[in-house]
Amino acid sequence: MAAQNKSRAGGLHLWRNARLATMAEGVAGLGIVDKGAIAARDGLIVYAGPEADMPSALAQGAATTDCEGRWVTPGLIDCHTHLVHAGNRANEFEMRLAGATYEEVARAGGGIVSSVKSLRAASEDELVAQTLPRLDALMAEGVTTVEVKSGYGLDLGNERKSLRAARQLDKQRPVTVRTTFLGAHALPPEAKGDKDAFVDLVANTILPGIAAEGLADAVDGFCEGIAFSPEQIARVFDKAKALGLPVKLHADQLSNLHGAELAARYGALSADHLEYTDEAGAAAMAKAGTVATILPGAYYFIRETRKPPVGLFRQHGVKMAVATDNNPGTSPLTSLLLTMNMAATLFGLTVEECLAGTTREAARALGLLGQTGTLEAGKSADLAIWDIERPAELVYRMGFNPLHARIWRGQ
Ligand code: DI6
Ligand code: FE
Repeated sequence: MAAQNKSRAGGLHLWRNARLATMAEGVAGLGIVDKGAIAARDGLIVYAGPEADMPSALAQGAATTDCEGRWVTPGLIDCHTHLVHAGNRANEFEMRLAGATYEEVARAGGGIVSSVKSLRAASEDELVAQTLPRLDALMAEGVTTVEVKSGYGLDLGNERKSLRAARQLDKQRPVTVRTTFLGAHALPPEAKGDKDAFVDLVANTILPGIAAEGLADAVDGFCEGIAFSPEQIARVFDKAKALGLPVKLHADQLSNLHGAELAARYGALSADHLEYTDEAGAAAMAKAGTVATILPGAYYFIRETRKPPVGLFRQHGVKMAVATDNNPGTSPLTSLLLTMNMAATLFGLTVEECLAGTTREAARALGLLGQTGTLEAGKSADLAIWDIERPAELVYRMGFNPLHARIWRGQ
């Protein structure tokens, strides 16, 4: 596979005769511009707005695309995935359909540990090869930025291999990949049940090793009864802070351990899942500016019945992102468009919340709002051009892809 040229497109580009949903903050709704144009120089937007108001100098000598009245949104952003993994767990899915309980599946060698085993057996190149089709599926629907977590390696060598594979994806495709170290995800078999000793290993050995190589853009943890306690996660977060890395958290997915408040206390970029988050958690997140990342794929796949408190998030002004949570155990989902439909249908998000959740708010959840996520001057020319009549179609359909073209950094 030839490595992509990761530089921005050179020169001046113009997309005209477009309907824009700029998703800019502080403007009404989707920031719609009916007869719009976008100009980009060297891959950065220099103008996005009404075509009639565009400085005429920008049209001269520009490579011009007539969008023929199509809708243009910011390129979509999947801000929570475990895209790098080996094999799949379709066998467990069959066992569960046949009535097996989670414990029975685990005793038969299933669960996260089976994915750890598969990942440890795979080379970095094999991981890249297995992950590219999933990345390509996301990109085919207009995704221009994707976050990828580690967490199936669970020792320094294998976590490093996962994150290097994620960096390889960034080199091999015209897409921005952001990496997150998720060492405190599950207990590996060699830890022999000693969670505290494993957390020490993560905080004092694995994380510093990963950080020294610059392999992680952020640090995540799984705060849950079946995973790690708030106190254990705090030890990992303290080290992340000391290393200057931002944090995010799998919080309150299956029970309320007050993960949302823990995340807020550390100024986390996002807290994710949040089905069991209470009002104090929502208030703390609002105060800290921590984004709530809603993951309907996992809710659907594990047949959870408790919904995240979307009403409380709105009431307290917590920003909401929407992501696939692509992973082999609880969300084998590679469609961000279908994810938006689920967020609307299962949790009652509006079309505007779904579109903001996969653009502006997803960028915020990655600490990238200055670079992408809206159609505004100064940001990367990351665009999705759609064959639709109204933006709601992006949320309404199930399993149909109306993407006309995807532009990443102007190309
Ligand atoms: N929450 C989840 O739902 C997944 N990880 C996490 O932190 C489960 C991952 C898996 O089962 O492989
Ligand atoms: Fe996850």
